Amino acid sequence: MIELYYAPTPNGWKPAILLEELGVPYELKLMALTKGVQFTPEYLAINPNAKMPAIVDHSVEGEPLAVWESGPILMYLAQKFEQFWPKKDWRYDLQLTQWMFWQTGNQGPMMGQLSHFKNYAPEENKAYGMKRYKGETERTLAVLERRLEAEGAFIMGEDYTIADIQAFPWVFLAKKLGAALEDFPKVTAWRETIKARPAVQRAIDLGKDKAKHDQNASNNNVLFNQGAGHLMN
Ligand SMILES: N[C@@H](CCC(=O)N[C@@H](CS)C(=O)NCC(=O)O)C(=O)O
Repeated sequence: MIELYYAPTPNGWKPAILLEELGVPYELKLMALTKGVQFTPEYLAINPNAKMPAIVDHSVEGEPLAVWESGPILMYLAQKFEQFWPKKDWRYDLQLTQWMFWQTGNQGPMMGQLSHFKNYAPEENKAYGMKRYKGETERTLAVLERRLEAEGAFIMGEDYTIADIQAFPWVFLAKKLGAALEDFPKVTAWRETIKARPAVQRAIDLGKDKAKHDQNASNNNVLFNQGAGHLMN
């Protein structure tokens, strides 16, 4: 059995989409991030970075295996179940790996910050953050647009892979965050194709009634305003 440590956010949706696509049984561990469960010793033993998602795979030989960070989780599951990462040649593997790292090093952090400034930052501090991260978000949408123009329907051409699953969740929210999605027709079509998949719909519905929309940097110092003290004390 695989345990999925999850909250209904774009980063949580990534492994949830893959597990739903794979159709393998998993146990959902819904995390109350607003209450700080990510900082408990039990969770830090699973993910030393105190973020979700993480998985614990109990169906391996020996000790249960914890995997954290969405990119490695998707790469681990795709290799374990031999799906959504076609085995072709080393050039293909390297391309796919680069797009996984592109998402976690570029698109994810930039769109995450746009979401922070739009939804959670104090009003008086919003303007510069919004300008910077909307620009960076649209820059990453342009990178994806150019890739899809060159490759076809999906990031890896004809194959729907973990690179698409990794990049989809933030693009799913792009318009809501104020980015000009309509300027990117290939990305828009790609988003619609992925959004229509039943497994994707099941994943983004997981725990959505539990999402908290009333917490922000002014009223929650556990999830927001974090510093070293959250981990050192
Ligand atoms: N690079 C990480 C990002 C994970 C991340 O930022 N998770 C957020 C939710 S979207 C989180 O756990 N936040 C809790 C906190 O900041 O305390 C990944 O791709 O897994």
